[in-house]
Amino acid sequence: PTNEAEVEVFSVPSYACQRRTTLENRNTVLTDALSLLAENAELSAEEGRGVAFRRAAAVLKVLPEPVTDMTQLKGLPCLGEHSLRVIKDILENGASSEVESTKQSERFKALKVLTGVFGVGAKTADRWIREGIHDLQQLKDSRQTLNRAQRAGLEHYDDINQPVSKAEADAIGEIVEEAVASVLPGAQVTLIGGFRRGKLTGHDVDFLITHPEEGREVGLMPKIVSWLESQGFLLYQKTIRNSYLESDDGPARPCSNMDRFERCFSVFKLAEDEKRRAGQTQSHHASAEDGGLKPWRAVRVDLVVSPISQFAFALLGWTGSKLFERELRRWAGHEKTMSLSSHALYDNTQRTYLRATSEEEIFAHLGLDYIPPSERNA
Ligand code: TTP
Ligand code: MN
Ligand code: MN
Ligand code: MN
Repeated sequence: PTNEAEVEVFSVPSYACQRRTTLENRNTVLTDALSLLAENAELSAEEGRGVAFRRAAAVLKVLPEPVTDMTQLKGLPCLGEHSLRVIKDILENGASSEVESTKQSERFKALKVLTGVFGVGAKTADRWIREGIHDLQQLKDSRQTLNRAQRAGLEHYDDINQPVSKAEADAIGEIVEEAVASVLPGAQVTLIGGFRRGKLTGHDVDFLITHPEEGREVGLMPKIVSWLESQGFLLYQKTIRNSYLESDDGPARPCSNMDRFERCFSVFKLAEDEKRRAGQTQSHHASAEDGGLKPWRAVRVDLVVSPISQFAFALLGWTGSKLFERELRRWAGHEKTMSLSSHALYDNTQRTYLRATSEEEIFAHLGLDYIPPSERNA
């Protein structure tokens, strides 16, 4: 609310977990630009710069109006010199020269294509680029040894890099429900990740599985995976067992930030008729292969199993967004002297674990207003 003589000045709290970030974004031109620079930094092992760009983009996501003038940004948190320069460039020239040259750069394009292969991270992509591999054909022609994940990633590259729709996520959800009900009646399946935040598409589908009776969830993941495999639903899976138990390389270390749940990274084979069974219309992208129509697509799916005693922490920790999670932990540590993980919340002053059976309780322990999943899209 302003008069003609002055521009609107916005006020925004500094931690993303203090803000309500819906999917409605009035500044997509600016946030896309900053997100691209964040991605480039992350792919270049410059995590600090990546976080700085992500934080700046997240501030712009909550502004109620499109930014038209630099003076509107006065007093806003998390906008560093570099981000402000990018924003100014776009407001004045319609584009940022740094963003445009990054987009065009051979290195960025190669990093994007190579890390688009499931199982390939920034480090591997960087090594390949230094060996002269810049695209998938060069990767196939090289005699690089690929691990099982990377072979699956290459084989299903197009499918995996095509966004997953909510309809497809729901169809996968029905299959996971059936698997879980078959191997442990009473166990519960919850959609997490981006789809829980109300996103209409995702790069994968994430599920959290638990049982209301503590302990009943032990050993559950291998049973779910066996069932899915026996039904022909899995193109690839790698299960990581929970690491409270002793592992081959000795006792589990108290590694605070790492997740220690049993998880499964997988690639599902989703048939078109599974989607129809889930109440959906025909897919728009059945692709031609071997002269015929391929009646299925590959979809990345993540499964996590948590004991009921940690369920609220797991739910909060796996709903995202990634920046929202990072900001929650930063808030806990810096403002409350607490340590938050997807397993527990520890009060370092009282030297005690703070119990919670709902996300609402965790926000309350942290002295934060409750932010529902649909408003965690930072
Ligand atoms: P993602 O599935 O990577 O991201 P997303 O669901 O928010 O977005 P997209 O639509 O692109 O799939 O991760 C989901 C959440 O899980 C995210 O908040 C971070 C959390 N997570 C962990 O806690 N540990 C992990 O090892 C991974 C991979 C994710
Ligand atoms: Mn990758
Ligand atoms: Mn996801
Ligand atoms: Mn995921």
